[in-house]
Amino acid sequence: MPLKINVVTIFPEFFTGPLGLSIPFRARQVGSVEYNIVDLRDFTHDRHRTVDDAPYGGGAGMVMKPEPFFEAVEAIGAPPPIVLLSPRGRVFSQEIARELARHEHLILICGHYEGVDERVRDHLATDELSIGDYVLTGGELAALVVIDAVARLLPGVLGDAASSADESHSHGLLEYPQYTRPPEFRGLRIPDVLVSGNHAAIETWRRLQALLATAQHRPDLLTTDHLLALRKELAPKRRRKRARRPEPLTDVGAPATDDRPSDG
Ligand code: JCQ
Repeated sequence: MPLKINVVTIFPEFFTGPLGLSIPFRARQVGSVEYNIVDLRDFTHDRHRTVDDAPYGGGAGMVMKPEPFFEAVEAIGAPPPIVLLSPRGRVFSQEIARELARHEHLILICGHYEGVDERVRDHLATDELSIGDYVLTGGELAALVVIDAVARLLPGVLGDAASSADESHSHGLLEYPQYTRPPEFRGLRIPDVLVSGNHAAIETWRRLQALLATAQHRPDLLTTDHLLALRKELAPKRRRKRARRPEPLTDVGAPATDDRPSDG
């Protein structure tokens, strides 16, 4: 069963380019996902297809009206999660992408202007997600980021090689450095180990490089498990110490007087 991704937006054309290319397009081609882009203005009832209005209490800017959002989501008729993209949401992550990819339906709501009527957030959306701490013109780019991250996780979308590379070995670390031909470019040579043919040595080098790159660029991503692995990787192989019988206790007499050499 394909994941059905519904998007509510005032700019349906925003999605045609990105969803018609690359992985999001391939996901649709292989039947892993369906996209339903819904024009919010189709759920207005006035001649001008009005989606915004002045804020109660006054002030600059406009606020998006609640009724078109409620009617659009009710017309879609899909169960939660109903996700509002906004700077106020939980920060989107790979873990959240994996969670969203497990559903059969998604509804993504894109806001604009100064924001949406609070009742959309409180009584229509079941989730609120941010893609980072900056302000976008509208939720469309954020929705596309979420769609891209989710679509590539769906079964059958990436090749076997790419999907297992994604999960198993990298495990929350940054990627190790990669190279392709030529082996020397403008005097820049690739690391010797990669042409050594020693696959165990290559694996060890890659694990170490991934740990080092993460420690250097994103130390916040390192867990104690990663650091234990790093220590093992860096420490010279030590022999396990054989358990030794304790020294017999001799002379447990009076405490020694201070006969250490003084430094004065
Ligand atoms: C998403 N990081 C930033 C802008 C108001 C729903 O209300 C609003 C939505 C937006 C669009 O989303 C973002 C965003 N993640 O700006 C203002």
